[in-house]
Amino acid sequence: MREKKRKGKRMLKKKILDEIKNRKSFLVVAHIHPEGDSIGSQIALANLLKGMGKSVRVINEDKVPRNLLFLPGVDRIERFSNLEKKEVDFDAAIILDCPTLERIGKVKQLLGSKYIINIDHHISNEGFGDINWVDLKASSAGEMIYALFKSAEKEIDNASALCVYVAIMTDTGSFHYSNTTSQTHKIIAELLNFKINPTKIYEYIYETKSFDTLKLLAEVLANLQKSKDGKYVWFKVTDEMLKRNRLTAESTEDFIDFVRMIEGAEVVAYLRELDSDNKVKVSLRSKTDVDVNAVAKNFGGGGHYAASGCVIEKCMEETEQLLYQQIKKALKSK
Ligand SMILES: [Mn+2]
Repeated sequence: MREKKRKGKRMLKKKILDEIKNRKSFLVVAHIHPEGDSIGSQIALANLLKGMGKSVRVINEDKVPRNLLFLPGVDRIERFSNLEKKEVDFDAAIILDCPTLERIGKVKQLLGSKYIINIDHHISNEGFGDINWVDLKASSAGEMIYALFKSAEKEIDNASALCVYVAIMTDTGSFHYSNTTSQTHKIIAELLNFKINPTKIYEYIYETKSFDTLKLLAEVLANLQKSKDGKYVWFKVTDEMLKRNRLTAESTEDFIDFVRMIEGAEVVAYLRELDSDNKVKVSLRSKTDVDVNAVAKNFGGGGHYAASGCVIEKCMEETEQLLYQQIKKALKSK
């Protein structure tokens, strides 16, 4: 059975490489609110495609977060809003790290009826591509791009190695989330033979917080909320809090990792008010066998078993209540 599965994966990778070889030009897209995995795997894939003699455009709706600007090749990522013409010529689009096509945001307008290659590791992936390579065992899209380099028998270069390293590192929470496997570490061991400085990278990505960000974190931590049994812990960030501290939501994205540290907490949620009224972005993390992908699905979202998200079109208070009910239910039924 296992051998069969492995063979299946190999075949799929080969098929994807064939589809790539048969075409000349590519659009590489990843999700809105990009992070280490999406940006890292986009650049590494673009390098692989270049190395195969293909022409590549890399386009996202949102800009690259500040803490990833050190990545070599990051300047080749174009922003949709900066395109002169909202028309791009390409033979196939490769969509990375996206469970649904909606996740690429406005870039979807460029797709038309072009061939779509879907490469992802989310359990909630809808198989929207003409060819779908969805590997739930992969820690990250970066890990899959690394496998693609191997299948293509292309030597990985220093820049791509660094990008894959960052993709895997950020999606595994620096190698401690439950998606970290022996395969992850094997790949990392190989990558460390390249010009990679883990100390520096960690510093770039995690240790560049502003004074104002830390002040806001202090405020968030001072106002944490929990269920009676302490198994569910959540926190909120409102527009007013961001404005008062002269911050954007980007700088709050890893606040949830601090809250995850709480002993006895099984599910952790981050509720962020979106600019428009009556809309809340919810990020969920599970530390036990509570399936937060299922919780997010109730609200039209999704992601992974232990990390997911959704947008709830209600005011903050109502969102809090709805979420509380669903999480209570999930905690009870596990
Ligand atoms: Mn990912």
